Amino acid sequence: MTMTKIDSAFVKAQNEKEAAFLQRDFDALGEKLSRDGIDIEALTKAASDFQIAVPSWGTGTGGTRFARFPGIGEPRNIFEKLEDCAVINELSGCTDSVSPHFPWDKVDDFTELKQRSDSYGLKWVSANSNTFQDQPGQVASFKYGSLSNTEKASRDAAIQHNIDCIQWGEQLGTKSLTIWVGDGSNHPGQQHFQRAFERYLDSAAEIYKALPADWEMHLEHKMFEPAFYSTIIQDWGSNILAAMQLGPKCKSLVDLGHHAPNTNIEMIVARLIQFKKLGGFHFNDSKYGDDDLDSGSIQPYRQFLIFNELVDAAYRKEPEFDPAYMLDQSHNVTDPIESLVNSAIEVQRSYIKALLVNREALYGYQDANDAMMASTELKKGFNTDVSPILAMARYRKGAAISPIPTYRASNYRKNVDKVRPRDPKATGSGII
Ligand code: AOS
Ligand code: ZN
Ligand code: ZN
Repeated sequence: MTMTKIDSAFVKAQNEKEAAFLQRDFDALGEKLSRDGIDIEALTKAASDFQIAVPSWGTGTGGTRFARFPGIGEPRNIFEKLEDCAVINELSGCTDSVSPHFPWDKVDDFTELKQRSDSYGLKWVSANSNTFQDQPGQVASFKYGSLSNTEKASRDAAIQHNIDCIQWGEQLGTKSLTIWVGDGSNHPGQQHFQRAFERYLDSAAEIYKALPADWEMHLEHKMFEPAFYSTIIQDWGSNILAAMQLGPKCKSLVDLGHHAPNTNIEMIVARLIQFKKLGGFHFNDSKYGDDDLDSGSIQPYRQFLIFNELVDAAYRKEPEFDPAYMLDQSHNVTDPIESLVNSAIEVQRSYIKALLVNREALYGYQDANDAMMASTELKKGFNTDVSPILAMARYRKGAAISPIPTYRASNYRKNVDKVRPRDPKATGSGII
């Protein structure tokens, strides 16, 4: 029996107020789609099956390097973060897994943590290592890099931490390790590009050797920050080179915010798919660069075009295609639970819209070089409001038809505020 943080009878009662209207909207959309030969029930099943992971660190209020404005009832440890993740899944119905981050998530007893997540019906995916900051008492510093540091002691410490993360992840049942490092330089000439990359690859090879047989290792590229002149895995080029050199269990991870403005990310996705190197995603949105804004809040068409590639790969039954979906956002002015619920649904929305594209028709337009009809076919999917499908998928599994109003009516945040006193000394929650 799954434990819930928001009483399921309460969610049901909220849903019943809207169920009749939802049914009418759903039927109307179903009738419209059927004219194009599209079965709304198949789409509703696809929406129901779609799941995206929540990052444990996303449940705390974010901040910038200038300031952080903590909210009320913020989770203070991994057990409380897990409670919030349970709420997100109960409302959205599409976030049944959590990605841990070490050592931000301090775990004394992995068995107890696993039991707790099991009780909420949540799984653990993708262990994230952290070698972009020094921990208290750390001797070999990461100031000048971790896996690519010129000092062997620092490289060894970074390698060991990643191997520890694999071991911790195994206790929680995760099957991949995500590596994002802050290694890079701030001054031209500071770093020898080739030697630094060689050191990175040698270190990463040590981690690769420690991967269990059924695990993958995902490398995350990022063009800037915290290093502002050069970054060791600055783009998908360095990323795929590293992944190819390291071996088949190493793949690239695409964080939407980690590219130069206007980069054609959907095309990067297509290339990674073609060479069996698409490991997964960190979804978020941005206007400038790694702003970590809510998914789909700025460029929903870009997100749709990425899903167009993903749906296309699945349609073509591309071998070894199984990317991991996860959110990676920073919530500075909203309640993180609300942002994560909405964002998960926005990603799910892009997926369902991409399913509306008639693949065979699109291939025909492409072969005939009919640019207008090809782009119109995509826009047809993007412009269709699939909200009733998403809401029906939620309703049928006992999640909320209207997640945000239901969440607010539950008073969850106010209630946890009573049992989670704010640390008066608390500053950043470690959001990057
Ligand atoms: C950093 O910019 C990356 O997006 C990381 O994926 C992530 O935010 C980090 O690992 C959280 O520490
Ligand atoms: Zn990320
Ligand atoms: Zn980032």
